[in-house]
Amino acid sequence: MADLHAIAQVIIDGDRGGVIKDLTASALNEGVSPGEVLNNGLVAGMSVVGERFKNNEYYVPEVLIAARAMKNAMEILRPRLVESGVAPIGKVAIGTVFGDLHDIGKNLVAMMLEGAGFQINDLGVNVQPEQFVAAVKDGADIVALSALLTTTMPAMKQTIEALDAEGLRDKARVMIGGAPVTQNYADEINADGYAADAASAVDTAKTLLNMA
Ligand code: B1M
Repeated sequence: MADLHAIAQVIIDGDRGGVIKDLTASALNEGVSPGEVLNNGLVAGMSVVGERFKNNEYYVPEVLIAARAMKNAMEILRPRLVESGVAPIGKVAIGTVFGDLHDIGKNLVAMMLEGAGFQINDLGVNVQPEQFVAAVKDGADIVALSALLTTTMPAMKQTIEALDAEGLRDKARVMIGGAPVTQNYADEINADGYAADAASAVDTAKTLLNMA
């Protein structure tokens, strides 16, 4: 019997025995739809992790462990999701802005968003405004910008200006975050949303697409 609860629990506890790929594969083999495995297994587990992170019951290491379990399961699930045409709840182009090489927080945000059902286009680190522009032309609904350095925060403003200059500002919502970034800064540069951590990034992204 496929046990989606067990899949969720492995996300919550970490994939210690390397079992999540097998659990995911057997659920699919038993005829559970890829969408159900995603929503009732992986996303359900990741929601618990997100809540615990918000409540300071989990810290960065636990979230990274959950993210790794999620990544393992997604290796099995992603091709099946694509085949079965399960629509993502939105497309997010995420990256650390130009000049900035910090990616641990950005990766956590990407993983939590993927866990919540968003399709992620991870542009990596040191991402030029033009790369975000290209991602929006490619269909991104949300541009998610991370910065860890006070000196690279202006690249967030430049990215928004580049979207503006290309007439794309109404095509995608822009959300920003990272340790030195604040809601005030988001307001100042005209970003649509700000999130302080990876769990709230999911809420912000959903709010931006009117899903919260
Ligand atoms: Co750097 N570094 N670093 N560093 N580094 C900081 C950020 C710093 C605060 C350290 C310090 O001086 N105390 C300081 C910045 C000072 C400032 O500007 N105010 C700093 C500096 C100065 C530098 C260099 C300039 C050092 C040098 O070379 N002289 C250099 C810059 C390189 C560059 O980027 N061009 C540099 C390099 C590096 C390493 C490469 C060694 C390494 C990065 C490795 C990597 O990322 N792959 C590194 C690290 C690890 C850090 C610290 C120690 C940890 C950052 C981290 O990963 N935190 C950091 C000091 C610190 O924070 N204690 C520091 C854990 C991570 C989970 O948190 O990234 O904040 P965080 O992400 C959170 C939230 O911010 C939020 O959610 C995440 C999860 O909750 N969030 C978002 C992040 N992005 C978001 C996007 C969103 C929403 C939320 O929406 C889109």
